[in-house]
Amino acid sequence: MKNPIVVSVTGAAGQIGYSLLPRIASGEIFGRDQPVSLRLIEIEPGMKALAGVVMELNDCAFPLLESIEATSDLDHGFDGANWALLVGSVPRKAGMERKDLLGINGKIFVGQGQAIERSAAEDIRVLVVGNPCNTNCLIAMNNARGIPSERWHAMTRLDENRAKSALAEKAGCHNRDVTRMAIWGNHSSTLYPDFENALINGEPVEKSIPDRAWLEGDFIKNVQQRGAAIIAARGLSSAASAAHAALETVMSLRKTTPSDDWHSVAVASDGSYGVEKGLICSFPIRSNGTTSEIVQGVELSEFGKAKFQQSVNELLEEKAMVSDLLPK
Ligand code: NAX
Repeated sequence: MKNPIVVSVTGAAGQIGYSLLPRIASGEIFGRDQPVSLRLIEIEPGMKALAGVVMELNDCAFPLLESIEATSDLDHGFDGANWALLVGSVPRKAGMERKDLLGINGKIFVGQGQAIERSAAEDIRVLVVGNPCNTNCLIAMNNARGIPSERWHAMTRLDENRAKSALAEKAGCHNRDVTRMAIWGNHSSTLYPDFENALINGEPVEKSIPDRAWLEGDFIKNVQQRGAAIIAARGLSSAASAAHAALETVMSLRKTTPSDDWHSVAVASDGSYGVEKGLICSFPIRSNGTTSEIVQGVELSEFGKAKFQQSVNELLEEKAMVSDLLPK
């Protein structure tokens, strides 16, 4: 038997946690021969519900689940972690401005970044899901400068999957026929789903969908606002699809990306495509299993560049709003 991989999950008693944890414990993410130790982190008011989640995980009798720790202590929760999935955050409430939300969640990610740096394993890799995920990730990374910046990620895979599904539906093809679907920018209503570089059955999207007005209009708008549509229909935000996207993000980062494809993740910019160095921005990414890189040389049209810039500008604004949480 291999040594267990240690996976810490914050917000573990929440909706996404409930969908995600059984899939981690079953071996779906880290491999069917890889034991897993879970470290589940909640705030005090969530600990009772978390106890119920732990009971259910135990009741699944997963052969690969080595141990479960449930805690509200960050150093205990991130102790020895090889992967940290930062899902927990405070939702936006009525009357709350974006700046207020950034401030409240930002403080949480200061403490989590510091605890990860103190307590996690040397090879720690982090995926931030809790919103606003790009800027939360920026804050955590800047409060853990001992950890290389390429280990920090924020999730835009759900947006990629939403875009793929929308294109496949319109083209009358299967989701698997859509490749190279990159999300550029922020995980927010400014994100840019790049239909100009995506392919359907290896050909430009416009060959299957010769409807530029739809691609520039409803397609982009629907991907940007899909989260709100789900809240309107379900009365709750996306959870199963978000958990699935988190699972796929980690799996994609842990394997070699096929040479004719890429996947979307927000990573610390290295200055590519003119994006300020260190900003956590979504790009097309290729991985080799341990490290990943921003795909170079993807051509954006004037239309695509303008959309991407709008989203980058929003990221810069968010960064300015939390500047007091970023150590100089
Ligand atoms: P829930 O409200 O169901 O669960 C959140 C959990 O986090 C709660 O149990 C809460 O007690 C816990 N929590 C709050 N502050 C915490 C802290 N400081 N430490 C540990 N736990 C803490 O939300 P859920 O539906 O699970 O969504 C979680 C986050 O994912 C939200 O911020 C949501 O906006 C974000 N999402 C991000 C997506 C993405 O694509 N990046 C898509 C789905 C989702 O909207």
